[in-house]
Amino acid sequence: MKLERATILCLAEYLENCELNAQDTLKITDDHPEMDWEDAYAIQDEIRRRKLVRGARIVGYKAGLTSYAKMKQMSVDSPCFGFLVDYFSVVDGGEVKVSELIHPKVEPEIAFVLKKPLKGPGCHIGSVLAATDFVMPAIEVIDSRYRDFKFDLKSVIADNCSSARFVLGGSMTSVEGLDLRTLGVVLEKNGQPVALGAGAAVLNHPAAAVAMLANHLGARGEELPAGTVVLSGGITEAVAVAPGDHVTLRVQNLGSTSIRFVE
Ligand code: OOG
Ligand code: MG
Repeated sequence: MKLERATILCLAEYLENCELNAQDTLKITDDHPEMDWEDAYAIQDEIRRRKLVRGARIVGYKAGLTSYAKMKQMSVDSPCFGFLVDYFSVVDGGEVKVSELIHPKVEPEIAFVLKKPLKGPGCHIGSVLAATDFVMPAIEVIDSRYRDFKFDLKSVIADNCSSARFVLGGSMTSVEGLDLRTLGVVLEKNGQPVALGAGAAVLNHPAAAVAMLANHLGARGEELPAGTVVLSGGITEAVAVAPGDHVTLRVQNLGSTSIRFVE
C-alpha cells in the first residue's frame, strides 16, 4: 500500500459522494499517481463499508472489462472486480432515473446465480459451472464517476468498476446442456439492434470471468456466497443511453430482459 489510511478514507468518501450526487470527477490517479492495486481495492472496500453501515445489502458481485471489446473501448488490458448492492437492482421492465446518474451506458451480460459458495484460489470453469444454480440475461447500467468515462484501471477499481444499476430477466436456465460460448446476445435500443455478440467474447467462456472473480476474492479471504448474483462482464462495447430510451437484451435460449430510462 502506498497511500495513507486517511487518504484512502477520504478518497472513498469523495468518490462515493460523486456517485450519490451524480457528479463527475477527474480520475483520482491524477492527484495520487503513487496509488497501487491494493490501495485501489482498499478504496472500493471502504465505499462498500460505508454503504453497509447505511443499511445497504450486498446482493452480488461483478467482473468487468472481461471482453476484448470492453478493454479496447476503455483502453485497459485486464479485468476488474466490484460489488453490487440492493439499490443497484432494477425490476425487469422497470425504470432507471437518468437524473440520478451521470452518463449511463448499458452492457449485455450473462448473470450467474450460485447454489454453492465459490472460494478461490483454484476456481476454474468447471468449479463455476458445478456451483451455478442458473444463468439469466442481465443488462448492466454502468456510470463511471470519471468525466467522459476517462480512467485507468486503478481509478476504475476504486470507483467500484462504474457499477450503478442492473436488471435480470428472462428464464432461469440451468447450465447443463447449455454452451455458454456460442450463446448469442442481441442488445436493442428503441427496437433497433445496437450490439451483437456471443458468450465467448468474455474470456472465451463467461464462467472463466466468474472463476477469476472467485480467485480474486479468495486471495483477499473472501468468497462468492451461495445465492449471489454474479455479472460476468459486458460481451460487447457499452452503449450510451438517454431519457426516453428503452433497452432490451435478448439471449439465445434464455429469453429477454428490458429497462426504460426516464428523466
Ligand atoms: C468499467 C466497468 C466495466 C464490464 O462489464 O466490462 C464493466 C467501465 O467500463 O466503466 O462493467
Ligand atoms: Mg459490466
